[in-house]
Amino acid sequence: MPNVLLLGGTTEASALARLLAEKGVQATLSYAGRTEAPKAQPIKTRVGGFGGVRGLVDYLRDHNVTHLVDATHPFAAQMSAHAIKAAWIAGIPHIVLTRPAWVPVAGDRWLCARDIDAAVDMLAGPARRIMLALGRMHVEAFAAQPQHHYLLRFVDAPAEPPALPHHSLVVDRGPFTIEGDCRLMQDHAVDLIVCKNAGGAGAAAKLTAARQLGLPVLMIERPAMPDRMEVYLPEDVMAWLGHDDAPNAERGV
Ligand code: 3Y8
Ligand code: NAP
Repeated sequence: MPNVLLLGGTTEASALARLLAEKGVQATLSYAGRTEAPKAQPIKTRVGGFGGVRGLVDYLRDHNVTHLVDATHPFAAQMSAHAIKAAWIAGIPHIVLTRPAWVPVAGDRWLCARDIDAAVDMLAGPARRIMLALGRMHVEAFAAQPQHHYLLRFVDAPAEPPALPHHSLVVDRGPFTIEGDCRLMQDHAVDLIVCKNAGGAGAAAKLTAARQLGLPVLMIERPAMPDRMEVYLPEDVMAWLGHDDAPNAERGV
């Protein structure tokens, strides 16, 4: 019987947790503990780091984990790198449930940056009104461009005010809506959106809103990841676990 460790924190992880619960598969969803009140899940959850690769290997062995599913965010590069190494050391199967990168469509005005630091450098110039849709973890980097007015959106209210001299702060968790993001951008007279190429549906509303308002987007590209087995649908993970509904689908390992 599988005993799955699901590294979560994304819409896809929550969707897979629902399928695992429906099928009665033993599984635990793991959060890093980045937010005050992570979403409740229909399977067991755990919160907090493992203590590096060594700690994750110990966890896998101590909890008799049989399958490791990495459904973390495409920018959670360190967690994903640890998952690959720990699964190999512990000798258990590993799969990644992720989402395709967003690609620009007609009407999009994208400028791409290879990483957060490059995006900061590209903001040199006269003051603008920028929606910084990156959450809380990277805000300090943008203090290098203090001339702009930043619209920040955090999941939780910060203990300290953000270190940006001109900013507005919205506390909200996604998934977001096109109407809501359009209104937010208009209410704050946003003239540029900065975001990560997260992919998926949970944060895509701002791209549609920007397109509808004719606003430019500074898109930060994903960190490179080593080759690994990737799927985009929670159902494909279930098939990999041997819990597929299709009668003749190839059995997972
Ligand atoms: C703790 C779990 C679900 C998952 C929902 C998805 C969608 C809504 C959109 C914007 C972009 C951002 C941010 C974002 C989105 C989903 C998904 C997603 C982006 C929660 C969650 C955790 C986190 C951590 C948080 C980060 C931050 C990033 C905000 C829960 C709500 C900007 C990423 O305050 C902080 O320290 C927040 C940190 C990592 C990135 C950052 O750099 O600040 N996510 N987000 C997870 C853990 O502890 O392991 O609280 O329930 C999950 C979700 N956030 O099940 O419905 O699937 O991605 N999350 C980005 O995409 O750029 C917001 O504002 O437009
Ligand atoms: P990260 O930088 O790749 O990981 C840093 C450390 O956080 C890891 O080495 C690990 O600590 C711990 N960690 C990360 N994800 C974990 C998980 N799911 N369960 C247990 N420990 C975890 O990760 P991050 O970018 O901070 O992301 C943290 C969480 O937020 C992840 O669940 C991710 O899916 C979610 N998230 C991140 C983003 C983003 O933009 N980065 C967006 C949406 C959601 P140890 O080394 O001690 O094991």
